[in-house]
Amino acid sequence: MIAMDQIIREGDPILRQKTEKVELPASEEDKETLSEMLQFVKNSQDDEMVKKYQLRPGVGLAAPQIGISKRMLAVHFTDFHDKSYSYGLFNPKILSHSVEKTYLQNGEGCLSVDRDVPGIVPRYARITVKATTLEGEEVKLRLKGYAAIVLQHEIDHLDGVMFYDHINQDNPFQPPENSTPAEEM
Ligand code: 4LI
Ligand code: NI
Repeated sequence: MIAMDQIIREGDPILRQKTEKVELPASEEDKETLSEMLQFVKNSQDDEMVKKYQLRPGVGLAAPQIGISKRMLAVHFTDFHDKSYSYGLFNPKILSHSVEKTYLQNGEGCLSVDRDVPGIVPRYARITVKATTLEGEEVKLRLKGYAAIVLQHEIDHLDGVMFYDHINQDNPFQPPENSTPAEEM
């Protein structure tokens, strides 16, 4: 089981590296790792597990956050419209995105960041992601709002990008041009 002490924190250079593609079909080892990552995200939302293991709640986790520099991520959440998303993804890639942007009004948090970084993180309002699932299925996901934000945050980790890299230094709460805030959960 993945616990909080295995989560790599900011300052570790692995979080700034660009990750390697996973060779497909995925090895049993990579599948095991990704399924552990997905289980961690689920556990982090389970009151009993949170209490027992002092987990910090999150909706996504990328492999570099557990010290593995490979293109894999796990997400598990329900959006504002009660649509649920639960995926372990290999080699996710943003195929296209909207011009329009969105953002979480309360800013973003990250399991690798133990401090509050105030400010708006501009994200594309809609994205299309291609990936291979934990089950080995090729999928094309069309995402908007909160789901699009979460996937962009996690895919950024695969490219060594942290959410606060996107915050406007001069005016952290200035909404980006062409944007509407996302509905939060
Ligand atoms: C408990 C049980 C207020 C502050 C509102 C909590 C179950 C922030 C929001 C959760 C904020 C669950 C979240 C992310 C933010 C803030 C992530 C609570 C877990 C809300 C997820 C990856 C950014 C994702 C909306 C600094 C660890 N998650 N809140 N951002 N939730 N959660 N991110 N922003 N301000 N981060 O953090 O998993 S994308 Cl589900
Ligand atoms: Ni993060």
